[in-house]
Parts: sequence; structure tokens; C-alpha cells
Amino acid sequence: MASRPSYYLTTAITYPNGEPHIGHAYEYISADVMARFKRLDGFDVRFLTGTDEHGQKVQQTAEREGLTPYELATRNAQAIKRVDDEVLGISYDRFIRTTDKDHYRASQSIWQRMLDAGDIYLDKYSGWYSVRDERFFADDETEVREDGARYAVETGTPVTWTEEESYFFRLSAYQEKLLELYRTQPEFAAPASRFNEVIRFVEGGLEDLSISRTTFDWGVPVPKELTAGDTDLNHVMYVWVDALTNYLTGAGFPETDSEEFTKRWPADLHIIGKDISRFHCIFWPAFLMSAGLELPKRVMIHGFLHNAGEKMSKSVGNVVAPAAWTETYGLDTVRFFLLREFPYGQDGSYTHEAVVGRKNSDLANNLGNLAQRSLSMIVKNCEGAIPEPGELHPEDNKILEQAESLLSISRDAYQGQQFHRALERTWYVLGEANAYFADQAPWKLKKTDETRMRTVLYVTAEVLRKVSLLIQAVMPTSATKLLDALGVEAGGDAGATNASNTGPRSLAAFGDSLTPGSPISKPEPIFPRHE
Ligand code: ME8
Repeated sequence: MASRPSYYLTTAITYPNGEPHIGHAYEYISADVMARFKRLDGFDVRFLTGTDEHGQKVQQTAEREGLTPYELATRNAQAIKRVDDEVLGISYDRFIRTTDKDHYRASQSIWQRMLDAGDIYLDKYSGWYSVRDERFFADDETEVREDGARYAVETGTPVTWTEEESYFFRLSAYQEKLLELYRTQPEFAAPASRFNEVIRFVEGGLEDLSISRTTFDWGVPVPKELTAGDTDLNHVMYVWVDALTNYLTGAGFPETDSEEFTKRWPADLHIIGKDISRFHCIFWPAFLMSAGLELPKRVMIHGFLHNAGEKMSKSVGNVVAPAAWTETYGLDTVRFFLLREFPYGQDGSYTHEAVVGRKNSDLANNLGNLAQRSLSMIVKNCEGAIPEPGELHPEDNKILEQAESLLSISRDAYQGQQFHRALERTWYVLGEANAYFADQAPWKLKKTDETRMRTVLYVTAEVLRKVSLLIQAVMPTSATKLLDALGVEAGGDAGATNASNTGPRSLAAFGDSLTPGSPISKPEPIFPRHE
């Protein structure tokens, strides 16, 4: 399988200063769906996720909890990993922690390269810093509120005045090169609306970036040999320098000549949320340009998930844990809902009613019922095996062609992370299949024209096979049950981890058809209604 093309994708790495919520789950799930689809479609996938453990935010939370930062990070990294493994079935290949040894090496190596390029110099930083955002703000990006305290305008988080010796990265020198990147690689970031915000910001001019801290020590050290010998202080890297570098560590950096690195870098896709687009679309490519490394092919910026239209926040008490959802609705329903309900890239809102609506109409009715009704008829009337179809009528061909078209539509949609498009179109075809089944009424044909009944059941089962193949990435467990019932043989790349990956069916089989005479079984109810 050595010749399979590589596909390397990543999520943002989460701050381990608390438990993950459904907004984080949204990101993990969407990346997982992308990874699974690519695996099923014949790619050699590497899928990286993990935790961003350094910085003041984690250090301060640890102090409050009476733990060392490493203890806090370890506890919460384990909690996040447990959610990935046990609650969401995320098929990552590596869960990276930025406290991993190889990551220190990678971070120091990229620093060295930027230093060698002449892009790092010592100066003094004075300005505002938001610990919650781990981000510097210029004076005019902050405001004093009624309580007398100062806040970042954009994010609403408190800022504190910071004055310290710091190394700087010559970001200002990259303005033109970045603008050229955006011009020549319009697919570099998406959606366009968010990409345009980034472009406008860069057009407005860039200031050099403070990339080290001296007033606390929870970070990747900047060893003295990585300085120009111009400081007596101990510097640690600004957390975003090491955080972004995790994508390189995950590809085997700094071993740039290794087989792994050559195969995996540049990354095909970084999936991130809208609050960190500047870090990924400005700082990250600038660091890489400076270090003489290739740039990622794409940054997909997803929106935020809101609880009934309201921002999730601990103080409002409306933060939802992923397990609360999967226990109530089932994992596959949650995955389907999050990707089907709103366009990927835009903000989305959820309510209990909306999830139940999707579950009952799209899953229980459109898919579940059609599968139950058609497969039970086959089991009962066709000796429990795929029937031999008679001559195909135009209406048979029409629905078969619609199902056939779903592969290229889905591929295109996935290529642009337009998950909702793939699902929307798939459910449109399922709607057509339901109408076909109702019009053809095989239960009536049973009395009048058995050959025709067999044809209609064959065609319906074949549409279900194609749909099931395509929805494996989104609903691995349910799709597997359907494909099992249809007697479709397993084969394909299961990815590295976890049980819900058993029995994948490669999309290479999409263009085949069901074999008459092959045994099928009536599926146990796969998509029960939510009462
Ligand atoms: O930003 N809806 O970590 P983080 C959707 N460590 N996505 C959400 C969300 C919501 N309500 N809340 C958060 C960081 N996210 C950095 C990343 S990457 C080199 C370093 C997303 O724990 C958020 O946009 O604050 C980000 O992509 C991810 O969850 C982790 O957020």
C-alpha cells in the first residue's frame, strides 16, 4: 500500500485547562469525518490532535488548583484524550502533547532556523497581554470598561500591562510575501469571508511579534545557544510559537530528510476555529517562510457552536459536555447533526428540538424506515438474498444514477470541507429513493408482478448500499450495521484506533453493484426515533 497518496490533517490543540465541551467536540468530529473519508477514499492518512500545554493560562489555572502546570496538563490531557477515545471515537493517529520530548526539539529547531534567517532580535515588550487569549494587544485594541478594568475589544477578555525583555520575530518583513501567498493560493484559507478578514488585517500593516517571555517559566526554554548571546535572562518561547510548531513535530520535524517528513509535510489541512485564524493564516506561514519550510496547503476555519444562539460560558452555566449529548442522542446522531445542521465555516446553534428533529426525520424516517422496509421485504420474499433484478425501467435508472452521482459530489464537497453539502445532497437522493419506493409500491407488486417487485427491491437496496458507503465517515457505527445487513464485504483502511472503525468498506467498491443471490439480513433498528 506504499503508493497511496498521503493526506496529513490536524486539529487545533486544546488548552488543557479544563474539560472539553461540545464546541471542541465539533472540531474533533469534523476533522475525524474528514480523516475517515480520506482513508475510505484510498489515502494514507495521518491525523494529528492533542493538547497545547504551555503558557500563562495553564500555569495560572494550575496555581489555583494547587497543582504544578505539568500535573494539571496531564490530568486534563487525559480527560481530553478519554473524550476522543471513549466518547467521540476520534480516529487520530497521534495525540500530541506539547510537553512531549520530540516537540521541544522541534520547537527549538524552528527557532534556530528563524534566528539563522535573521528574523529574531532582542528588544523590550511593553503592552497589553490577555492571558485567557494568550495574545498581545495594542493599546487601541483595548478599552476600559465600567468596572475600571481594561479589556481586549475583540475578545472581551481582561488584559494586563506587561513590560519585559523579549525576543521579537520580524513579522513586518513578511507582509508582502503573505499578501502574495493569499493572491496566488486563494484556497489557502476558507471560508472566503474569514479569509478576507485576515487579508484586510495584513493589508493594514504588520508589527513585529514578541515571541519570548521572561516573567514566568512554563514554556519551551530558549537555550542560550539559541540567542545571539545578548541576554542574561531565561527566556521561554511565547506559547503560540511552540503551539503552532506541533504540526511540524507531528510530521517528524526536525528530521527534514526523513521518509516520514518528506511524505507528510506540507500538511494538507489544518482545521481550526474562527478565533485563531490570525495565528494560522499570518504567524504560521510567516514562521515557516522564515524557517525555509513549505506552507500548509489549507487552513479551514470553522465557526463557533452556540447553545440556543448563546455563547457557551461557564458563568452562564450552559456549557455542554460531549458525553451528555452522546448519551442522550447517540454518537452517530450527534456527528450527523453537527455536520448537517449548518454550513461548515459558519457559526451554528443547537437546541434539543433541532437535534431531535434531525434524528427523527433524516435518520429514523428517511434512512431508517427505508432500510427497514426494503430489507425486511427482501428477507421475507426473496429467500433472504439480494434478488435478481428484471429489466430496468427509466425510473429505476434515474434513482440509480442519482445515487451514482453522489460519489463525485461528496468528493468535491469534502475537498472543500463542505460536509453539509455532501449530506444535504445525499439526503436529497434518499428523499427521491423514498418517493420511488412509495410510487413503485413493491408490497403491491408482490401480488401482481413478482419480477418487478424484485427489481424495485434490488434497486432500493443498491441505493442504500451506495448511501451507506458514503456516510461511513460521518456515522461509522450505523453505516457499518447497514453494510453488514446488506452483506457488503469489509475492506479498506480502518485507521489507527478504536472500535467503531471495524469493518470499513473502501469507496473503491462504490461503482460495483450488489450481487444477486448474496445473503442479507434484516438490520436491527439502526436509527430509532427519539421519543
Ligand atoms: O485556541 N465552538 O485552544 P482552545 C467551536 N490552544 N469551536 C470552538 C469553540 C466553540 N464554542 N470553543 C473553542 C486554542 N473552539 C489554542 C490552539 S493550535 C496550534 C492552538 C475551538 O482550547 C477553538 O476555535 O481555546 C480552537 O480551534 C479549539 O477549539 C481549541 O481551543
